Amino acid sequence: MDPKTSADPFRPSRADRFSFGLWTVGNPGRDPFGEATRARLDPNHIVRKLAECGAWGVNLHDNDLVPFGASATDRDRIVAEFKATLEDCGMVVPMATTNLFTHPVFKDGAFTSNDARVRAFAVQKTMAAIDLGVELGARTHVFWGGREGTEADACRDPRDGLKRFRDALNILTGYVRDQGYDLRFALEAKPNEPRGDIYLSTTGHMLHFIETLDDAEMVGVNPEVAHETMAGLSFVHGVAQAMDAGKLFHIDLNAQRIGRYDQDLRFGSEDMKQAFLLVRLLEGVNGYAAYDGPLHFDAHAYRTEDEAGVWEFAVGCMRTYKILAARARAFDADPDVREILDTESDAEAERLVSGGFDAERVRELRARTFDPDALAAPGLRYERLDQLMTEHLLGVRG
Ligand code: DIG
Ligand code: MN
Ligand code: MN
Repeated sequence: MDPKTSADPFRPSRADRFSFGLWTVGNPGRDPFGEATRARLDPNHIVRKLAECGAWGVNLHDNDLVPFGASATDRDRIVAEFKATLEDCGMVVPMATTNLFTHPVFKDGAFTSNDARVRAFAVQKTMAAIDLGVELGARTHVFWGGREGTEADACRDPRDGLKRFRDALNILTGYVRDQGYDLRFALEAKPNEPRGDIYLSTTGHMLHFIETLDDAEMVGVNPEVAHETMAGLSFVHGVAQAMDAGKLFHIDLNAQRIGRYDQDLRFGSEDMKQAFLLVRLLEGVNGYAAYDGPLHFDAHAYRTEDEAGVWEFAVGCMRTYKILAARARAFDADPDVREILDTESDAEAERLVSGGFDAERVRELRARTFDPDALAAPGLRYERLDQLMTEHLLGVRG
């Protein structure tokens, strides 16, 4: 169906909270083996085109908008024009972040560099990027430590890397509090690339690390589909754990095939089943609340595409999310699915293993007899359940 007609139920709109980084749709198609295949897009043009596509927000690294080393005058002029375009298009800036990975100065890390002068410069640059993000209305600042890692692991003790990362974040959360900013931090994990190994390699590592910070309350995670998949992990389980911890402050949606470099593909374009289960989780399922933050696509169009292909890519990300959300609702409303999922649990056993330690319950539990063979006997009908899900995904049910 033509996504431009208002009758199209999957036409993206502001209400969907879809956002894209300037660097995503602005990706010029350069890769390690080839030059750019697309012209650079002006940030204001990107805002106008994303608004046309039905996006709600646009995110940025500091240098996606303000060139590295720009004068204060140029910085203010560029920001003023960008703010006017945002206002004109009704677009918001939900998230900002800092480019601590492109300039050669960060070649051995930013916050974790062995050179304290580089670490100091990285913290200073991040403060300026936080100021910029807040000025544009951002409520989240993402930290992706793309260069925080090693190839020659003897270069520093990994505990020094963690300590330096912690020191930088403790300074920066203090800075945000001192400035009175209404801002939260979201830490984004990745196992490798561009570094041979990146510290704090998965969302799980980040969730623990956050608890070692001075101001843990201000800090959450920004899991990315491609990054957890590169590590061979279930992205859905990682996101669920972040939600369980109340730490899913932001999310980077894209697609990835396991065992490959970071592909940052159009959302849903690879593992459709996992994309379905992720959208079902984010939209609220099984009595758990929905995720109410930005739905950010950290992805880019194939290098083969021209600018028209870039906007097809952007609309495709958003449409697939909306289609999967509709499929998930149909799946969970399907009586045949309910018949399997709503199997009654043994209330007495539930009582014995819920609510933590209780001496009386422990005595009852120890006294209870079980018949493991009888418990093992029934089939669980998961084949039927998964086939039902497959048929909803293939559009032959609901
Ligand atoms: C890469 O996945 C990282 C950078 O693009 C950016 O710092 C962050 C924000 O989404 N994702
Ligand atoms: Mn990525
Ligand atoms: Mn990302």
